[in-house]
Formats: sequence, structure tokens, C-alpha cells
Amino acid sequence: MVCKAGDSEFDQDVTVLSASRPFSVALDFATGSLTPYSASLVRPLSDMASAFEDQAAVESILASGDDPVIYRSYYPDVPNEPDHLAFLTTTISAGTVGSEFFMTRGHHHYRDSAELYVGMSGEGIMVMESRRGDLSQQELAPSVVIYVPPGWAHRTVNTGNVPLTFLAAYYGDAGHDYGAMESTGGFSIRVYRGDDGPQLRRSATRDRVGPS
Ligand code: PAN
Ligand code: ZN
Repeated sequence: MVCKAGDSEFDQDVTVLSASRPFSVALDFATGSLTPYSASLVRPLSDMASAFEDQAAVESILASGDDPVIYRSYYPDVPNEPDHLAFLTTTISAGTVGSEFFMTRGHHHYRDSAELYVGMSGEGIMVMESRRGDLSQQELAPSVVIYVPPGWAHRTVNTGNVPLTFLAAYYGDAGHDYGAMESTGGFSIRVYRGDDGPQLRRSATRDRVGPS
């Protein structure tokens, strides 16, 4: 669900920014909000139900009438053009679907290009997978900067008990390609709540779905 300036409860703080001139925004490290922002995206469970491995758990949550917000992002108004640097904040709620932690949908960029993540509050793990199948996991926490090289799909997982907030900056013309990972069953590894902390295990959906 994408909310443009003018249609959400936060609208009193919205001013239209123009990236043709220098601008600044205030970043709230605890909530992840940008003030002002130009658009925000709210992703409830029903919007990304297929991303989670335990489909019975998804159905049970939704059938109970609950539809938790998995994450929310705030965007300034930066053009999708090569010389611009797009950035946004994301806040992932704390929680699990079955035992799998709440996470972002995860994507490649249409144009393979690098991205920088900066942790602001909470704790989590970034799962990254290259186009040739190499895997990497990096812990994301306040003050941690993670470099995502060109060609590495990335997903962020909240492994803590409070919201995980971070800032991401990427090339304006990078584009977001969700289908490349989803068409092959998603990332090769998933992050679950274990008795002694987060556990990374091979994804069963990745094994089931593959390119024909
Ligand atoms: C991030 C992500 C954001 C939401 O800003 O877009 O955290 O994750 P999904 O887009 O995978 O649902 C980023 O990597 N931008 O390029
Ligand atoms: Zn990205």
C-alpha cells in the first residue's frame, strides 16, 4: 500500500520536497520517520503472505482477523534518475510468522548497483544472495553500516523484540526487482526464532520452486 503525501494520518508533517535544490530532512532513529517525507509505504502481512515459509501460520493469523504491519518505509522525493541518490527509512515490526521472523520482501535491483544500509535502532540480520548463488549474512544494529555490492539480492530481518529501523541509500535509477527472487522460491536461507537466538536455515520453498 503506497500512501502519497496528502492521504495518511501523518500528513500534517508533509511538505513537498524538490531534489533539484539541496534539502534536509529530520531522521528519527527510534521510529524511522523522516520529517518531512513525500511518500510512505505500509506493508501488512496480507501484502506479502507468500514470502513466509509457514503458510498455515499465515492463514491462521489472517483468519483471526489480524493483519500485522510487517514494515513501513518513508521516502523523500528524489527522482529515479542515475545521478540522484535515493534513500529511505524502513521500520520492521518485531514478531514472527510461525517461527520465522518478520522481514522485508527482499529484492534485486534491475540495474546491478551498490547500496548502503545504516542501522538506527533495534537489531537484525541482512541476508544477501548474489546472482551466482553466493550467500552472506550481516548483523544490522545501531551505527552499523552494511555495504551491499552490485548484483546481491538483499532482505532485512528483525531478530529482536523491538522494531528494527534503518536507512538505505541507492542509485536513483537502480529500480526494484522483486520477481527475480520470488520466481525461484525466494532466498536460499531463512531466519527463525530458536531457543538460543536467531537460527539461519535453508529455505524449503527455495527447494520446491525453481526455474523450469
Ligand atoms: C530498502 C528496501 C526496504 C523494504 O530500502 O526497499 O527496506 O524492503 P523491500 O523493498 O525488499 O520490501 C532497499 O533495499 N532499497 O533498495
Ligand atoms: Zn535495495
